Amino acid sequence: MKTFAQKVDALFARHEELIKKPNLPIADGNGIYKRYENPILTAAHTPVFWRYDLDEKTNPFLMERIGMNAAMNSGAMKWGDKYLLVVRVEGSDRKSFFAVAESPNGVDNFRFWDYPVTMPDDVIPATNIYDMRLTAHEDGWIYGIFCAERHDTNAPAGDLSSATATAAIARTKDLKNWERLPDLKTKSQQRNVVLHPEFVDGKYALYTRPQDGFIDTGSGGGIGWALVDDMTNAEVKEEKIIDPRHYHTIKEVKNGEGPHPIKTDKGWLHLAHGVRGCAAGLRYVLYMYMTSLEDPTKLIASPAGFFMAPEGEERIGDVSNVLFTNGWIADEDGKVFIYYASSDTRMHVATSTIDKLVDYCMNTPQDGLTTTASVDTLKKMIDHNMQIMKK
Ligand code: BGC
Ligand code: BMA
Repeated sequence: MKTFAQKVDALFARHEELIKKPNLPIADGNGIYKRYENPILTAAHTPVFWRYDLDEKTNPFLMERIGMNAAMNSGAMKWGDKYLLVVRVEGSDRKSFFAVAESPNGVDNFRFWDYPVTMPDDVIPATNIYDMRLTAHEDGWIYGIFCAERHDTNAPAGDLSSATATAAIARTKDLKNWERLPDLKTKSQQRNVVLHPEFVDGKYALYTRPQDGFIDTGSGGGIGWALVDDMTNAEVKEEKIIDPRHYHTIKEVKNGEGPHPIKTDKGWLHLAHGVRGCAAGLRYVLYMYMTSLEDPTKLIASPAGFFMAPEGEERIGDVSNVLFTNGWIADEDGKVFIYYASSDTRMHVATSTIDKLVDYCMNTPQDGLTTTASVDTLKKMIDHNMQIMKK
């Protein structure tokens, strides 16, 4: 019979083994990015001391007292020489909270800090908060913009599902102490709001995602852009759609900015998600686009279709058939770490480079929006290759 202390040791040892497991790239890729063998974070990566009461007196059976359900949709940034994620951890009680996890190399050995983030409430407290985008802005603050969800007070009695989505704003200098700023004021509901890292015309610039309802984007035409005078009292007065949705594409139903774009000499490089509906529900995939350095509202590259879609184990989870991203890190040498979650359950990494991603955006054919156009595009490629293959 193992003693209580031995059982505790075994728990910690198993956890340590999980965290330290090396993560290797999968060899066969598409030339654009590399996937990795293992998820980088799961609910099981959360510290043992978050889940178990380690006191024999109060927990003689050494049972989990606080269940964790998922580690997903994470904001990302480089912090000194560490790769840091602000993870959306979801407890078994369906509440999400933020927790920082860091890795020395960006692909494995991710370890949570001892305590989750204490996020102050806004005037009207939210029920749930999730999906933080991190922006180290040129004003010197690190901003986190995330979704605050509240029960819709206008819902008829007994309707416990209607909710509202608002963009919540907080800022920090150390990722430990967060100052909550008032939620973004907009005409419509908002999810997937992201702060551009630079001032534009002396103003803060936001990527927005106007939506008529909590789920339906309705008349919200796609990813929007808005200039804001002051982040401590942020209000969207005018919104311009910069990456519209289209019928019969991977972003027919919804799209949303992922992390803030990466600046390259060819333009701003964007990673986003697109959603379409099907009999199995909503299908979420990742896609990319580019905007101009001179005019960040101008679309300059829009490769057709998805950049990444769920594969294998990624397809299955709490909300199956979903890839979602709100974090990536570009290293100084041009390597890019793309952090994405699968099926609202676990976190993964894929790696690429700025050069490859720009090439992907600029040289992947655009969506012609019909079968005829797609077949024409395909035939051009085949014709070209026929010439090469004859040689
Ligand atoms: C969930 C989110 C989801 C949203 C819309 C929220 O209650 O927490 O993960 O994106 O609903 O479906
Ligand atoms: C959304 C997002 C994510 C989530 C996705 C799939 O609307 O905001 O939180 O990953 O739905 O459930």
